[in-house]
Amino acid sequence: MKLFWTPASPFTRKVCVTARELGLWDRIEVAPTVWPLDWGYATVSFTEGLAEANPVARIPTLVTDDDVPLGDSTLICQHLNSLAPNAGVIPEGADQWRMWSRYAVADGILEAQVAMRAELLRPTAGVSQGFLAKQRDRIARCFDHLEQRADEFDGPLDLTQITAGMACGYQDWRDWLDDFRPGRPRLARWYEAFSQRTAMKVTEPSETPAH
Ligand SMILES: N[C@@H](CCC(=O)N[C@@H](CS)C(=O)NCC(=O)O)C(=O)O
Repeated sequence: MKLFWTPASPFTRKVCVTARELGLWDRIEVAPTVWPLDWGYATVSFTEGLAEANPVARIPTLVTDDDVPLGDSTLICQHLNSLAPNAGVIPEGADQWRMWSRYAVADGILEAQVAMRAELLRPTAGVSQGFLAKQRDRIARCFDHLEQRADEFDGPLDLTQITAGMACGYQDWRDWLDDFRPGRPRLARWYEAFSQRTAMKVTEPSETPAH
């Protein structure tokens, strides 16, 4: 499998953590993003082969062993889960819907964080404070929701926990994002433990394409 990758993307980190937790990381060849000298306000350049594999040209994109391009982290994680030799990270049957319900909230945080990042890459005069405020409100509501459902994080590792871990980690990494901990003690405690996992430690975000 080939993964179009960048170390700054929380969606890509979700895939990397999932692959490591499922014991599949060794089967993945990484294609790092090549950064152009002048990349304006785009967050990702067209690394060779990316747009050809996935016309949406976003990171992460995974090309499977059967040469099927999957251009979305949720799909990629579903594919990886289907290859897992042991227990996966997506429950089966009716149980999965409660997990997907939390997942959509955690993933919504990632969407808002990345939207803010793109906005902040605009020339300063073009940055919309209203847009940033809307994303901040969304992020706060979603973290509040995860706090209310923190007891649902107690079960076996699942894709929602991984995605919530990405949201907390990205929130900590970017200095223009608020600390998610105040008023959310259960989520803070959960993340304190979750962030100690090896898969989390070896995938900490960075701007430099080292892996
Ligand atoms: N829903 C997609 C979102 C992927 C996404 O937004 N990727 C960002 C990087 S974090 C990207 O490629 N942005 C470049 C662009 O939109 O041109 C997923 O889950 O993979």
